[in-house]
Amino acid sequence: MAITITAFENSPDGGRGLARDMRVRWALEEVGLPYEVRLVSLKQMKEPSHLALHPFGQIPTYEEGDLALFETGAIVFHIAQHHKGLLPEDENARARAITWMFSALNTVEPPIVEREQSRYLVGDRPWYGELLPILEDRVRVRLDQLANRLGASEWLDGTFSAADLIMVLVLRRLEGAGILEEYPSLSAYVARGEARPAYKRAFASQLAVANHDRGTKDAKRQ
Ligand SMILES: N[C@@H](CCC(=O)N[C@@H](CS)C(=O)NCC(=O)O)C(=O)O
Repeated sequence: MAITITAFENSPDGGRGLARDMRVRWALEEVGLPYEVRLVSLKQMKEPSHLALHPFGQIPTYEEGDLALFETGAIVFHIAQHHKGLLPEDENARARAITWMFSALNTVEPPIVEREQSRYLVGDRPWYGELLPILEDRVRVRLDQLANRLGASEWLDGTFSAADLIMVLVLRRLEGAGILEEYPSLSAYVARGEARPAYKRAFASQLAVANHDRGTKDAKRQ
């Protein structure tokens, strides 16, 4: 059945793979499923036709026949449940991988996003210089704990799974913050994820959208 996902027409990250459609693209590439991408503008995301797919007016969404999903955790889980390669066969190992998916989204991502959004929300306030280190330390608490658990392992729990896919992309949101670099094992973990052929294909496909957009803007300027 044909799969269509939505992604930013103009991604704010300029194609650095930080928009969350990257999670879905990577999962689809890992299991070898072809997909179409419908690009939406920020305005279109808040219009009724998109809100019918995503009640919070965000990307990505996922359509497969008469099934429509939102929330990357649910979408990646759906793909992993129906196709081999993203969740272990063993029941307990599968439950543990799902646990790690939730912890990437519910425990590790929130302080990372909090730090990232603080700049847009209150970056111009006189006290921001005091707030930022506090938020950064909240991120470090989680990274310390994650690095302790990962130890010298390649992946979170045995073989690569959907949990690693999400965790790697959550950690990538720290790009440019200078914090992940304090954790060589986590930096190496992210690099292992980025080295996977499926990651590279997903990254290239989202970058192609940004490059096409840049090309169109350049052409208009000439
Ligand atoms: N929890 C959601 C978050 C989705 C999300 O934050 N999407 C961002 C792009 S990465 C978005 O659409 N931002 C625009 C907006 O919220 O208006 C998920 O994992 O799918």
